[in-house]
Amino acid sequence: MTATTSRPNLWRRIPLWQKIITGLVLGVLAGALMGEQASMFKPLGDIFINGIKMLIVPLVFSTLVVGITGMRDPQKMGRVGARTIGLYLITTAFAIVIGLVAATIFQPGVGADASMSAAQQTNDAPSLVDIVVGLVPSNPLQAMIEGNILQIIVFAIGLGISLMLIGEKGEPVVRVFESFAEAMYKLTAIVMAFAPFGVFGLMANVSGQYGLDVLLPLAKVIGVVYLACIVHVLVVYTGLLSLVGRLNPMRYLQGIIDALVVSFSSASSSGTLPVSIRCAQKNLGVSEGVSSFVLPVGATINMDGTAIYQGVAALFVAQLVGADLTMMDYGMIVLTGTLASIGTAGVPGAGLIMLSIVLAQIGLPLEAIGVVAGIDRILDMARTSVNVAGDLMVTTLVGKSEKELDLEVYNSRGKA
Ligand code: DAS
Repeated sequence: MTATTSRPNLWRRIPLWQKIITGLVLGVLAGALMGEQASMFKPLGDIFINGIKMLIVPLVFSTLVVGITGMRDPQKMGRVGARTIGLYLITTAFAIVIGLVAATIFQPGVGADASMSAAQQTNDAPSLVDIVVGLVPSNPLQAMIEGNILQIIVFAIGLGISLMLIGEKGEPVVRVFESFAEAMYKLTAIVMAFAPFGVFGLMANVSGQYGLDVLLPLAKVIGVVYLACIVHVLVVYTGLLSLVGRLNPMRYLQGIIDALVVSFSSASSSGTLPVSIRCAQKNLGVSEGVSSFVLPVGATINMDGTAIYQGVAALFVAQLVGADLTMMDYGMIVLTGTLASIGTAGVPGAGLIMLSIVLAQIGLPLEAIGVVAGIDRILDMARTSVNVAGDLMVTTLVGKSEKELDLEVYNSRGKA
């Protein structure tokens, strides 16, 4: 009897990213052809997003504990933390300036045909003290139930460092977390196998909702946000990877495709986090220790796409109402836009809510938020993709600087 080699069938031979892109394109076409009826596919997207969200807390917590104990050096933890926060702040500052420059050049609010709706409630920017105090969970289990990522990170770091310090006595717990984390990676791969169908459902539903009648009047502001996002990724991210990391930026762009498509179709950084962790480790070769810390922190506080959006939207409103902004106003937009992006949750539509902080700070009418609310999902898809791309870029740079980037994996053409 001849041995039959079990060749994977055609479906399994196609790289996941190509299947996901196909799902995205077919979803957009289905929505364009079926209009509102395409919402029948929405459950496919909801199942996929719920599957990804199911992973966030157990994956982040277990991989972070394993990552911290694996570092075996508290000083290294401090260095990784400092580099991470520093790079996140630098890229966010670049982002909001790019947003302001793009909106100044292209003037999307001049002559825009837009009616204002009722004012939105203003949000108070959380004070720095509130943010720091809120980092420490009074009840770690409550933090996990609420999905409070920053508090989960703080508890996981504390537990990881404690396990490191008690040495051998901590080994049994570390072993448990290691096998649990491995199981979470496998479950992520299983959920990702459904991604092409989930992305199809998400995009069919969105594409069916937004007809040209909604998009055309605000096409200019959509164009400026997308252009600024693309410029930020292709100039700032690839520039930093090349100049600072001495890395081939094309490999980074190839390695993050899965996370880009999931973040674009879901408009949720937190919802994309398990996919980001998988891309960082399997496509970019970043270690578990670095990726399990830098990515959850980034999904919570690093929102470069949102910062771009705050800059463009603030100038769009100023141009819409004919307000002349002073240099002080521009400065306030940079400051409040950066704080607003740090405070933005990694969920759909969060950036729109935070826009009220920026508009209130420079005395622009909050009613104007109603103008962009109608196309917010289209803008959110772009800004969330940049948020995730920024997290993965910083993770790659920090991994390279800590010699925790497997260059063989990073430079390979293979895809996970
Ligand atoms: N949707 C948010 C995110 O998940 C970004 C935003 O709303 O600005 O990152």
